[in-house]
Parts: sequence; C-alpha cells; structure tokens
Amino acid sequence: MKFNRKEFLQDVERILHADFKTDLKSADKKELYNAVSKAVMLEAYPDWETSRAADKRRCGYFSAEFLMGRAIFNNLMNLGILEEVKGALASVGEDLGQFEEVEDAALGNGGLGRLAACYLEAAASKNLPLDGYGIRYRYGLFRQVFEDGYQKEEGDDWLRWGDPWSVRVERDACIVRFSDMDILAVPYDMPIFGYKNGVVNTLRLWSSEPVRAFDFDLFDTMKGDTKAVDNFNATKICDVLYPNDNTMVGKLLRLRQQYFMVSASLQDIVKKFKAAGRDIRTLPEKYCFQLNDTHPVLAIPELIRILRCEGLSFDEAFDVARRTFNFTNHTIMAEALERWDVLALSDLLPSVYEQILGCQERLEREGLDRDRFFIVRDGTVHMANLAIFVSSKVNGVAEIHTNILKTETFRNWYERYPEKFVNITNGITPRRWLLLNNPALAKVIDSKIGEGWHTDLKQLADLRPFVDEILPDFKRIKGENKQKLAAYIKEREGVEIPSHFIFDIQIKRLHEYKRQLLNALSILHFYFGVKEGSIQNFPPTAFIFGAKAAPGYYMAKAVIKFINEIAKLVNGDAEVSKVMRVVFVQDYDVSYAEKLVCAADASEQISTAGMEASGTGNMKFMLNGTVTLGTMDGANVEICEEAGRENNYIFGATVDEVNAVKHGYNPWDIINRTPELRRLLDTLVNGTFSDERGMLRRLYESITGGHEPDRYLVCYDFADYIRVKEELLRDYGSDAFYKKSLLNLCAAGKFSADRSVRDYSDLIWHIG
Ligand code: 26W
Repeated sequence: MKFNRKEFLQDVERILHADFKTDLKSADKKELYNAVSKAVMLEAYPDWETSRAADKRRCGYFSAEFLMGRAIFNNLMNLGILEEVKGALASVGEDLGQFEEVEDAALGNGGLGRLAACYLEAAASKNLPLDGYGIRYRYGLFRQVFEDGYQKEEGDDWLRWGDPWSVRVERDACIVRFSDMDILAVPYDMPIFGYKNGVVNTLRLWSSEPVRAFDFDLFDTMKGDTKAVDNFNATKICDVLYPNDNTMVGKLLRLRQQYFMVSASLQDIVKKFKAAGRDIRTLPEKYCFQLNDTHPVLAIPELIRILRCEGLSFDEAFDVARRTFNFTNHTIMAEALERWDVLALSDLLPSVYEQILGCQERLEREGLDRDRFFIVRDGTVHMANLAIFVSSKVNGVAEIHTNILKTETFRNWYERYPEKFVNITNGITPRRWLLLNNPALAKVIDSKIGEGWHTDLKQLADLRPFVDEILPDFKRIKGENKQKLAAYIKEREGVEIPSHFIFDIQIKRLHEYKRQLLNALSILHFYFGVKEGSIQNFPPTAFIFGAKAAPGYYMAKAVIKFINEIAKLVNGDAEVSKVMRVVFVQDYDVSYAEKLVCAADASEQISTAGMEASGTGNMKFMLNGTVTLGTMDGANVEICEEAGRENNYIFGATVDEVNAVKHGYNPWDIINRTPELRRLLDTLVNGTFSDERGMLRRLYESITGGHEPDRYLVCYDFADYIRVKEELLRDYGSDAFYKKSLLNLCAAGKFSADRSVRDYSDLIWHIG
C-alpha cells in the first residue's frame, strides 16, 4: 500500500474533527487509535472493493469463534506501512506502541478460534478467496483475575475502545426466524489484509438486533403470519461467547446462536447468488463452506430448507448441500461432541428439524445400517454424524488425530466412506507469530536467507548452514525477549523473575487432559528436592503458566488454585526462590501469548497421548526457536518428524500404551511404589496449602478415587516426565541446547498456515 505521511496525517486530523470534535494536539489515546485505524481503512478501501468484486469461486469458513487478537499492528504490518505509520505518529510526538492497551478481540476460546484467525490471514496472504462468517459477540471470552489464588471472571467489554476495523453493512441485514421470534441480523465486515499483496478478504460477523418494521416491509413479509414479532430478547442472542472449550452444554441460547449465524450467512449468500442471475442449483460451482467443528453444522439443514423454499426437491437440495459442505473435527473428547435434544430443536426450529429428519431418511434409503449409522436416535440429534453424512470431505487436524478419527471415533463412517476422510495438519501464521512478535529474530533470519520465508516458510530450512554463525545473535535476542517479558510480568502480576532463569512455559486452556497438574506436581517435586537437599545445583528456572478455566469447570479451577498456592510457597521461600520461581499470569490472551512464545526456553506440551487433536501453541514456540517438552501427541509427533526427536524432549506413554494400560489401570499401584509421588499428592489434603473451599481435596480424589481414578494418567507418566524434564533443565545453557532450539525453528516450515490453507484448497476447496 502506498503511503504518504502528509496525506495520512491530514486524514487522521479530519477524522478526529469529524468523529470526536478534537485534533492531534488534544486527542486522547482512544480517539487517536480510532482515527489512525479509520485513516488506514480509507486507504485500503479500494483494494477491498477490487478483491470482493473478483468473480472467483469462494470458500466460506463458518465458525462460532474467531480469536483475532489485536488488529492494528498486524494490519499495518500486512499493509506494509507499520514503520511508516510509526514514523508519521512520531513526527507529531505520538508513540504507536501506546495502542498496546487496545483490547484484544477475543471472540473465541482457544485453539479452534485462533486457528480460524490464522487461516483467514494466511488465505488472504496466499490470494485464496476465503471469507469468515461468525458471530459478533457483544462480550468476548471473560477476563480473568485471581483473588486469593482463585479464578474470578469479569465481562470482556471489547468494544470499549471502539471498533474502527469493522464496517456495519446495514444494507445486507436480514431476518432470522425462530418459532418464537424473529431477529434482525446485521453484518459487520472486517477486512482481512493479505501480507503485502493488496488482497483483502472479509470476516463477516453477524450482530442480533430487534426487528424494526420500518426497515423491512414487514407488513408484507408478515402477512398471514399470526406469530408476534418479539423484539425483547433479540439482542440477547449475541450477548456473550460461551466460555466452554471441549464440553458440550445443551443450552438453548447456544442453539439460537448457532442457527442465527448460519441462517444469516446462507440467506445473504443465496440472495446475492440469485441477484447475480445464477441458477441456485449451480451454487456448488461457485461456493463451498468449511464447517469449523460441529458448531455451525445447522448450516446443512438450513441450506436444504432455503433451497426447498426455492423450489428444489429434498433430494435435489440434499445433493447441492453434499457438494457444498465440508467438516473439520477438532477433538475426540466424547464430552465435546455436540448433540441436541430433539424436542428442543424441533420446537425452536421446526422446519430445520424437518430437513434433519429428511437426512436421516435419506441415510436409511441409501441402505446404511441403522445401528451403525444414525443422525437422529433416542431423542437426540448427533451433529457430527449429520456433518459427516452430508459433507464432501471430513478432516482431522494432525496425522495422529486423523488416524484416531478413522480407526476409533468415526470408524464406521470411515469404513463406509473412506474417500471422504483427509488429514490437514494445522498451521499458524508466521506473520503474527514471528515477524510481528519477534522482529529482532526475524531481522537476523532476513539477513541470512532473505525475506522469502515470510510467505514460504519452508525456506527456513536454508538457515541450517548458518546455525552456528547466528547462535550468538539468537542467544542475545532470546535474552532480550526474556527481559522484556520479565518486566511485563513484574508490572502485571507483581512477580519478579530474574531473566537469566530458564523460562519453562505452559500456556493453553486449562483442561485435565492437558495436564497442567502434572507440571504442577513436578514443580513441587523440585521444590522439596531443592529445599531438602536431595536435588543439588538445580538450574535456576521460572515455571510460567497462562490459562483460563471454563467458569463451570470445577477441576480446572482447582488446578489454578493449586498452582497459585505452589507459587506462593516457592516464591515466598527465601532459599528456594534463589533457583525457582512460579507464576500463573492472569488473563492470558493472544497478546500475552505473543510476548510469551518468543521468550520461552521450554515449551510444555504434555497432554495424555491421543487427547490433544493437534495443538498450535506447540508450533508457535517451535517457530520462535524453542524445544518441546512433550508427549507423542497431536502435532508434537510431526514436530519431532520435522525437527528430529533428538532435538526435543519426549516422554510418556504413547497412544498404543495409553490404550493398553487404560483397562484396569489403578494409580495406586504406582503411588504405592513411588513414595515421592505419594508425598506430592498428599499435599493436596494434608494442610500444606490452604484449601478453605475443599477444591484441592477434590483434585486429590480425581487422581486417587472415583470410578475412573487418574483418567489422564498423571501418575503413570510422572516418573518419565521428571526424568526428561530434569534432562532438559540440565542441558540448558550449553551451545548444544541453543542449537537444538534453533534447529527447531529451521524445521518449522511445515507448520505454516500458508501450507495448511494450500492443502485445504488443493484437497477440499479448489479455490485457486
Ligand atoms: C461444544 C463445546 C466445545 C467448544 C469448543 C467443544 C469443542 C470445542 C473445540 C473443538 C475445542 C478446541 O479448540 N479444540 C482445539 O482445536 C485446535 C485447532 O484444531 C487443536 O489444535 C487443539 O488440539 C484442539 O484442542
């Protein structure tokens, strides 16, 4: 994008006057942020129009979550004007860095939402016509604070700073009908800028509003309709993002959200398709839709319903749907698979439910065995089965995950439709996750191999011959990043971390299968060892955590409390704190992640094998030159394939072992012969830590009792974890260790989101 400092500042000045009745001299931070962003939007508008107008086959990425993070720096970078804008602002005495305070757009929970954001950016950067469709939640993922070590949730008023990167497109508003009310859906379009290529795709987020009779010829549309227009609850639908990650909650409001988003999106697309004079039967030639897990799967019966209103028979409509939709699965955890109650669904959306029944009938007509294949059974609608049956392609998100889908989770379906199943290993955008968050390291790489890797990450392999040469720079930059992170943590959390410590980091949603508890127990093990002298010369280490627990997830909240108690114990111990620190950062989000992944010495990826579909944090650490301390799970397996197992620290049961030991597993067999482990577990119940709410006791019971004790094999993997973690900490500091770290960076090419979207396009979308 061309940039003219004088004109840019004039635009900013004009916007400040028009929108805020102020000027550059007296504008506050928020006013300036809005004016700067809008000035950039004005400049980018022509490219947006051109990209939109191109008559290309497109893919719609339907997702209930888009975890975009902060837009301004990424947008300026991708437009190629980051330095220019910084300079322009500096010339009037303003610092671009002040916008670090602007709220993150956290319209997502974790991996699945952040993946959607990376894919939109990558597709634009690769000139692939991919548009996102989702919900404009009024409040994003809750903000987290700790009180006395307990998680407390607060509302995330992300619009507090304004939303200058969105455009409200009132002319595209439409009505979404539920049995009990009609809702107005108004789209807000966000530009998705490709990296320095002039491409601008769109993220369209729908906002719910009361229907206003004067906007639409309601007297016409409502003719013969006896149902009242209920405006009262209308805005509520999009009020808040459900904070559950991996557990299905059968809440009616969530069902409304899901239908609201897919109905509005499809109405809009079909309307424009028809307006262009096309035959609706040819929709699959022009469009395909990717269903990001089951959350948007109601799109399938909704499209069939719309097509039937257009005069197609069920079978005609079904065939169009089958050629249009594709489905990504992101988890094999049984509690996450979405199922809806037939009564609730048929009550709220009778004509949509009718199409679901049609799909079930069709399934039977195709001769599929009722016992092995079903969409509706025992009063429940199985959304994943609906998605698989009607989609062209079904994909998992890492090799190991796709194999589990084929052989276990969806085995029946795979046997019947082997050609539907494909693997697309996840990827991350190297723009946000290296260029933007670690500019110093990026510069060093540029100086050796040029800038081609920015959009062709495999070129990082060309860095290998230079590894020895850049080792000093790499060390220095890592040290500087650690200093910056330590200062930030001091400011935000009030905890001091000496920057020469090893930074061992685990950041991800809090879930039992991710085993933050295993990490916590290892820290306690080191603490006692150092304190009592059984561990000598412990390498100074800071154990850093970041994670939000779903507000209703009791065990996850208990783990947070436990870690915060351990932190208090360790950091408060005058002797031990010389070589150990523990900090659980509050309100971990995308912007915090950017600061953490470039400052890590060890990346903790320690899920029970078979349970983490892929993981993408693991890739972010790797790309910033960090070794993985992990299990053979998700994309860790492929990270080892690419970077060499010898350059990472792998421990624990493999998937096969997990399957073998799970039957008849009794953690007491291990606890009884491991007094050290027993002692650590005892701290949960023996008064070592304050536990006025009895949370730690429940944690103890989840490991030692109940009908499935230690479901996630914490005890089983404990000894091996300690062994390998000690090895890592002892290796730290040597040239050999830094070399391992850097070799991981050189091997990160496969994990670019550019490669992932290319794979999606070649195998599924065929959009360019
Ligand atoms: C119905 C409640 C619910 C909400 C969200 C169930 C499941 C989810 C997501 C599927 C959870 C999720 O984010 N999964 C993560 O997806 C990432 C991107 O593919 C993977 O890297 C992670 O391994 C996976 O946990």
